[in-house]
Amino acid sequence: MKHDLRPECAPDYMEPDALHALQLARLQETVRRCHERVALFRRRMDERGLTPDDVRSLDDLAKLPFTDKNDLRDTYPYGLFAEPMGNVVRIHASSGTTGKPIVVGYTREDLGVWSEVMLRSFVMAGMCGDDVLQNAYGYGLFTGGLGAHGGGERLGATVIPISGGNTERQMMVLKDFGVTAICCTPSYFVHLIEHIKESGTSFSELKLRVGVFGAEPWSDAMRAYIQRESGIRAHDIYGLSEIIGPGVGIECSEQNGMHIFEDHFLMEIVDPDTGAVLPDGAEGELVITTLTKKAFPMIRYRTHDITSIIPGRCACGRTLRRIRRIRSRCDDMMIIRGVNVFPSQIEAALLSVEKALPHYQIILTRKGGLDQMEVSVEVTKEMFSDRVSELEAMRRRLAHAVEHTTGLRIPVVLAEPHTIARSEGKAKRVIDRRHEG
Ligand code: ADP
Ligand code: K
Ligand code: ZN
Repeated sequence: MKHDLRPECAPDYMEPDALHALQLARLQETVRRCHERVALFRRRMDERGLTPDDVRSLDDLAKLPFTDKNDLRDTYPYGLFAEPMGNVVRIHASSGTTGKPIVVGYTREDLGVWSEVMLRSFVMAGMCGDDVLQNAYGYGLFTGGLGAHGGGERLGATVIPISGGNTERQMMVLKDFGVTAICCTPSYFVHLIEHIKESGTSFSELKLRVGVFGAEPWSDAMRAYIQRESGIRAHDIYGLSEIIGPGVGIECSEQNGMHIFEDHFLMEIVDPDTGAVLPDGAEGELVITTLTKKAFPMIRYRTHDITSIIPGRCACGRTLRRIRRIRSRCDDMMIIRGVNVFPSQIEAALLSVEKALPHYQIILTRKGGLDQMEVSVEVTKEMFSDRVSELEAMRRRLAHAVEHTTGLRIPVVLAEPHTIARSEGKAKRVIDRRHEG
């Protein structure tokens, strides 16, 4: 891939010393602003006997208090904003699984940072100003749509703001508008693949060559499926509303971990139970501090996302450190007979079996106070027209694959194609029936 010379991308190649100096200056400034303007942060600093002057090195970050989702809920809607509303030009909100959403705000400058990191993301995925980008992330309060939109326009790509849903129209646009790049959730793209194939269109008739997929966990096995079925290159992109939205990090052409835009986002990996900072390579909870955000700065935000920092430099030449694929949110972890199980592990296991489709659901129930799990997975139409004994053999292969990865015997049932609900945004993989009946 050719080296992109856009000035916005220069920080991707900063030498560590220069980067650390920049990070420290920006961290000190952010801490000072938060201390001055965010009551909750000031109180927590006071409780610890800390002042902004105590941040003298990047290591001092570990002394600062964490921020978590509950803090955002407790200060709903604007309690953590660090700018007067007159300077806030945009609001977004994330769904929030229970009750009120989480509200975040942006100044004009913040929107500039956001479009910059999204531009850098698209460049890392191998896109350029000649691309025609079908933006199938939802527009609205969700950060996906407008986040990708701003970066695409700044890149100079031709952005098609189609938003999520309406699969028929998505297919028409994909074919007729000469689309070369798409962004949406990986599960929605899998759904599109299915429709395109069923409509009798072959991917070789399309100009599509790259996809930028994120907003939900997915596995390498899912990537392999997407790339095999569609012939495009699929890049994993990461972000969350509390930090900025999409564009916190993305995979480069190496597709080996996501580079984090460390000039804007300082990352740490901590032990989710104790909060202790872990070394590079160790798996734990990702904690992010924003370095340049004005309206909604975050100090040591607990993302609940589980990953690890990949030690060493990337072959692409960028110096930004990388994280591994997000394994899951800690909240998604299920404990079955004392064993931790993540939905992404189940996904990888199922997709390792030929003729299994990437449409599955995990059903949780409770029996005698113990959590039980069942997995339902679609298999190809041909599979269903096979003899009963073949189907049973398939079911056993899948159950065996799941047992192999999780160490648990988990019942697997086969579902006919199209019987598991498709989503237009984030897929709902886990159906929790533990509190029913
Ligand atoms: P909500 O909390 O309503 O889902 P967000 O869109 O802010 O709203 O969701 C951000 C979360 O989505 C992240 O914290 C993470 O759990 C998940 N996520 C985003 N991108 C990825 C990705 N590439 N891989 C795995 N999970 C992701
Ligand atoms: K305003
Ligand atoms: Zn790289």
